[in-house]
Amino acid sequence: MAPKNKSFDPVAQLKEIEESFELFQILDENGKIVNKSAMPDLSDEELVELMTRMVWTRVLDERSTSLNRQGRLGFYAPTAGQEASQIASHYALQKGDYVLPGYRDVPQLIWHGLPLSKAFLFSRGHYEGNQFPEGVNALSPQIIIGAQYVQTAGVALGIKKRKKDNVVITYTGDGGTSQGDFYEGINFAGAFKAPAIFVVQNNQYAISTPRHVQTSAKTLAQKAVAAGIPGVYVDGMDALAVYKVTKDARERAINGEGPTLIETVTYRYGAHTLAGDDPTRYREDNEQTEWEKKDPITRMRTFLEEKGLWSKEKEDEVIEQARADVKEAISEADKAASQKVTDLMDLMYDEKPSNVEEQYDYYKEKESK
Ligand SMILES: Cc1ncc(C[n+]2csc(CCOP(=O)(O)OP(=O)(O)O)c2C)c(N)n1
Repeated sequence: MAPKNKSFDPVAQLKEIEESFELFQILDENGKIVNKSAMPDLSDEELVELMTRMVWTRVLDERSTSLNRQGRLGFYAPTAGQEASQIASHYALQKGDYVLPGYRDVPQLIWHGLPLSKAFLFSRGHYEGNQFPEGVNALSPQIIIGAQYVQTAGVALGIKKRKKDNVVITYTGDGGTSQGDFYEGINFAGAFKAPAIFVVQNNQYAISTPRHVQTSAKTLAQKAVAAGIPGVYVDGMDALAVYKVTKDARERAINGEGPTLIETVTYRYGAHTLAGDDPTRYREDNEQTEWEKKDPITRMRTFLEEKGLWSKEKEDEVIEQARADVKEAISEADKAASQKVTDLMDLMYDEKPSNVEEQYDYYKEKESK
């Protein structure tokens, strides 16, 4: 067969593919609608609810940081800056959908129904923090980078085989896209047209490694092309845009059209985690100030205030409610019995192997003293 185009230029082809991934936006940095025809179908009440959840989540981040510094929480990965990416994507889901989060995605779990006290117990490494109530279709936050992408492909296939009208959403960071699991997950789900939504929260850093060192790909969304699935490159500080693309991805998934990869372009204001990371060692001085101009909450506030749907009083109410919720949840978490080694063994094994049985007896004896 004669080649169609003798002067085929793979470099030009790559450039063309890369340039076709344009940043999708609805609400610009000044809170103005710049893409009216793409406006999602959300009622006034729903818009207010979305904003409420973002403000609440920002307060949770502030309070969690402070509780961690007081020694009242353990592991914590800050979320401020990523509210549109996290909350608006989750807002496009239904209760019966599945959430497979990474360690920074505790807010989505909470809005999916995980009691806040449980999230605090997870932070403390308490096993009760991994025991989710019935009906909360989610797994515990994944610490192994990328592993949740493979698990998501499996959960999505399970949903498809059971013919359920649900989807599974998962989250990783920009660094996660360099892992083998990332490719395996999107490829497998694509091959089986499984109902999955793969979100890459490109917050510009994998701990201290900047995004541009991570890959020579111009966008992370374009990695979808290799798996033969749609890829979306979206302004991750724009709640309306994130909601819209996730909602569309959900619809395609439910209609049997398979998975979507969504790259949300965002920024984390805080440290990678509160376990000793110091962002001033790897960021430019004015970098955060530049990103704060794109803040997801500020632009949504401007938009809603102009529609007469939001006010300082309303926001203060939400802030107060969030603080009260945190206070109540942390005292609830304090009531959990301190965990024993034997508890962990009991939960891990239905039948204990003989060597574990020996260790069990040893710890039982120790704990009785
Ligand atoms: C398989 C694996 N390798 C390395 C690590 C150590 N590690 C923890 S967080 C992290 C960076 C991840 O960055 P990114 O995927 O961009 O997510 P972000 O933390 O920015 O949300 C690394 C390498 C890990 N947890 N798992």
